[in-house]
Amino acid sequence: MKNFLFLILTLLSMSSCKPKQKPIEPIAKIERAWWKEGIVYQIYPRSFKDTDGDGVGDLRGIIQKLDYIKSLGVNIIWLNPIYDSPNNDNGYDISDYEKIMKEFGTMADFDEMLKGLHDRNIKLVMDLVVNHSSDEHEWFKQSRSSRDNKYRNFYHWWPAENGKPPHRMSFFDENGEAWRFDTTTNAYYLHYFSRKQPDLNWENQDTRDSIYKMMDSWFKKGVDGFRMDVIPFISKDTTWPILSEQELTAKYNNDSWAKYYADGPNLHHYLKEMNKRVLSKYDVVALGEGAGVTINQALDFVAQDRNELDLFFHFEGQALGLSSQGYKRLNPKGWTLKEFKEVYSKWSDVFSEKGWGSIYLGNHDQPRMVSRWGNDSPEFRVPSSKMLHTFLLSMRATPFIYHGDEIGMTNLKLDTITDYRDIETLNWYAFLSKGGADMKPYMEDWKITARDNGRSPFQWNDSKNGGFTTGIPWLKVNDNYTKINEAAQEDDPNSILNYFRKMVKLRKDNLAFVYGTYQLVQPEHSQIYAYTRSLGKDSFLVLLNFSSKEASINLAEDMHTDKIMIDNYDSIKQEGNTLILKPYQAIIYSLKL
Ligand code: TEU
Repeated sequence: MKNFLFLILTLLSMSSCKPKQKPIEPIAKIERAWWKEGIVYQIYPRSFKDTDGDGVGDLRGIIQKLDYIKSLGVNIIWLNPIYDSPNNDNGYDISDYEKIMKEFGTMADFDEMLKGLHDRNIKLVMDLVVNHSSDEHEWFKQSRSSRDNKYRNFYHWWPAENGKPPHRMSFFDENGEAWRFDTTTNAYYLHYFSRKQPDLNWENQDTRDSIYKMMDSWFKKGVDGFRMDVIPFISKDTTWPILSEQELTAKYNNDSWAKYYADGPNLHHYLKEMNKRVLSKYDVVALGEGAGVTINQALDFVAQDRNELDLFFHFEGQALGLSSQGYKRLNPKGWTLKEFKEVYSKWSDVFSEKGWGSIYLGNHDQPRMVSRWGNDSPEFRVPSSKMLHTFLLSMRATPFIYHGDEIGMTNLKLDTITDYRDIETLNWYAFLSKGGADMKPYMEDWKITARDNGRSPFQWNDSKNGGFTTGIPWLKVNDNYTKINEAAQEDDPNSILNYFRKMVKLRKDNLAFVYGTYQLVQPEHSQIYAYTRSLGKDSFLVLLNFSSKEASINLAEDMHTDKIMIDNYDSIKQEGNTLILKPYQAIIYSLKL
């Protein structure tokens, strides 16, 4: 009977027009896929490696480091936008989707980089930013030039003779307003992000066709997928209802926010169309950045029978410990391990039979993982970084590791606003100070939460600027580069880097960490995050001490630990069935079944 079911499932997957999932035998109801088994390394190219001395990382820098990337054991790269851009939002404002940003190099560099990755069996996932373009994109230049231009409807316009448009807030506008008046045609255009990032109008079939065509040309070049920036925003309620103050300011992960700003009536129609017209034709992965999407909606994006996207990024983990008042303010109560377990467990469970999730603790929009979720003090930075990698690489979701986290880079913690480069922080600073806010507490919290914390240049060695550039880096290099750098960790068997490589190997060697069931152990424990991962005859117990104190756990009588698979210290105290974990100790046992 079981075999019969597998046969049906396999035949079904073969008969659909999607060549995406190879017809390999499914595991425990889940179809296998390279992007489920892969380990993703995110490269923020601006900060990775500069080879021409202009202080900005470039594609030749990535080419130079291909063997390093390979040595990590990762098999998928997610590359932040590298397209032509005036860099108002570091490449998230694209002025030509089919050209390479001149600071980053040329199309020939791109081709060489892609080949270099593929030669090493590493896939390349690009960023797709199609909720908005740059105002310097030819489409927008045309669109704003006259009301009857053929590109007029590529963007959202509100004619000024109809009065002011209903207020929408903008994430990156120094006046907080998402409609911007444009004199040429006496009309307002919509920009959820900065003034230089006008929102594309997906209601227009021509806009969508142009986007699909562009996606197709990258797939023809051989790229292996897209990470889709703020994808739920592409469909909006274009009747532009007047919203109450509460509706206007509602936060992510709140149904009402998405209801008015994103998740519009045609969202799933567009995603299905995109899948049919482009994605389904290639063996590629589509990852949706699910900003504003709640857990109840997640499967609508990625359940296989929906034929939309494959993988989903949620924001709930990142929201822990933040205050709902004020931009990127910390909640003085902090976050608890119990909440953390709840979030990551429910986001594991929601995809246990359908769809697939991703897991990340840091990226280019977030602070450094160890500063936010571990402990970046000299005493605990190393064990807590290793502990967090153990978590990321043993959970039931595709793990995303942000460059620099493999060596335990820490937050930049800038003191003055003039040192910041990020448009988000700079514009919020302008907006809040105009309103007379006391900026001191903001500046303090931003040392933990601001985006530039995770964007400081990669620390390769202890030479000037951490070996990132011979010029002046576009953003400060963290002063701790003399101690924390890649070269220093290469030959140290106890380094974070070498632990990371070991943990990557452990995941790759044991499919239980990918497809196995996930079962929390002692969910109420306030210091230790414990769970099992089991598949067939393999079962593992993961124990993670998230605290700076020793912590003990009594294992159930019927749980029999066998081999230690990995340990970020070299020993563990055990008294009978009680294990005593050192601060931030992480250990994985195989279990005797
Ligand atoms: O970020 C989307 C997004 O939700 C951001 O507003 C995010 O919540 C914020 O940066 C957190 O501080 C994507 C990109 O990842 C980001 O870099 C871009 O700036 C943004 O879209 C606009 O394209």
